[in-house]
Amino acid sequence: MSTPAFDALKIDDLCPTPSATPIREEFARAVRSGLSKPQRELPSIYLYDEVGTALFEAITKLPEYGLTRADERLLRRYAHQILEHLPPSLIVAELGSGSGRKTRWLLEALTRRQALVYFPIDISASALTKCRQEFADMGSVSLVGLEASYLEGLHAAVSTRRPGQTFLVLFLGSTVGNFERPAADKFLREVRRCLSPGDALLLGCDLEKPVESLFLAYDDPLGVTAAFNLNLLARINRELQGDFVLEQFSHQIRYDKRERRVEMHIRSERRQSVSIRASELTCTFREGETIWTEACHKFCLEEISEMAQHTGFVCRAQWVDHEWPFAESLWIAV
Ligand code: AVJ
Repeated sequence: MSTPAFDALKIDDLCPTPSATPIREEFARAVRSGLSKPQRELPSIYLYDEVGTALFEAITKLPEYGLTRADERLLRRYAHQILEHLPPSLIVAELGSGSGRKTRWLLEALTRRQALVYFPIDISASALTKCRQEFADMGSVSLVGLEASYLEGLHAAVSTRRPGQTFLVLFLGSTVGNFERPAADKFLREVRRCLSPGDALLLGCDLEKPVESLFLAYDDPLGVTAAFNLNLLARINRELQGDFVLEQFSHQIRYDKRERRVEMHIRSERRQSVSIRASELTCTFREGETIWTEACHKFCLEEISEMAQHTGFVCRAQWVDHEWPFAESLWIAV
């Protein structure tokens, strides 16, 4: 099967609703409100511009960061087992496609059963471009890139549903760990509202592990994660006319035992003022004050199946990597 739909669609091509605010204005506003909070924070989605995406790709290759390799190992080993739980005529939609490397194992197994429509959904156009390159050689995959937020994109994808089709939504790489737990429940409930009974969600979650290995994974000796984190300030300088002096900030990792999450912060090494023109903001940092840039929650197996029940799914099966504790969970919408 082939369709002329190989180019990324802007979301408005599929759902002609009033279009979202331009991304830069939204970024400027998010920076303004995040940096005005008592614990300053910046939304982690903004870590992934072109530079950030390349640095994250490098992180996934570091020996200390086992998460992505574990995710990929599971998909490679168990793709067929996973698909055995699902009916024929699957349409695949992926939330946050990244480069598409891990997904390849699943799609290859699937195209042995059927020609396939695959909707990668990502707010990053460059991620979609990479993804399209990754699958260019797979003739039986019709790729329709959706440059949109997860829920907007998913709405658009399911709006193409024809009778008898089942959707499989992929949410891999423990991206769900970026949400605080109540927000994750809320988000997953919204995913469920896009779906019909019998549709499936394959959820990749990083599991709890010794804190020492987490510190190494998120504060690697080569400094790639530090660069990934500080790039957010560089991005604000580039896109919002900020004047952060990067040398005066540093990467900091914390582990919150109660919340069971790694927190990534940027620490001001001295008292200093920064202005960000496009956000119409000047702020003064105390020495040692931090900007919280990302939360990476860690899970246990039981809570993942409980989460399914809270959000309108049932957890049908789980596959676990023991080298780097990580789980793929297959949820079915009830
Ligand atoms: C892409 C959100 C899964 O939580 O480990 C890696 C991001 N941040 N190193 C993670 C990340 C710092 C990553 N996720």
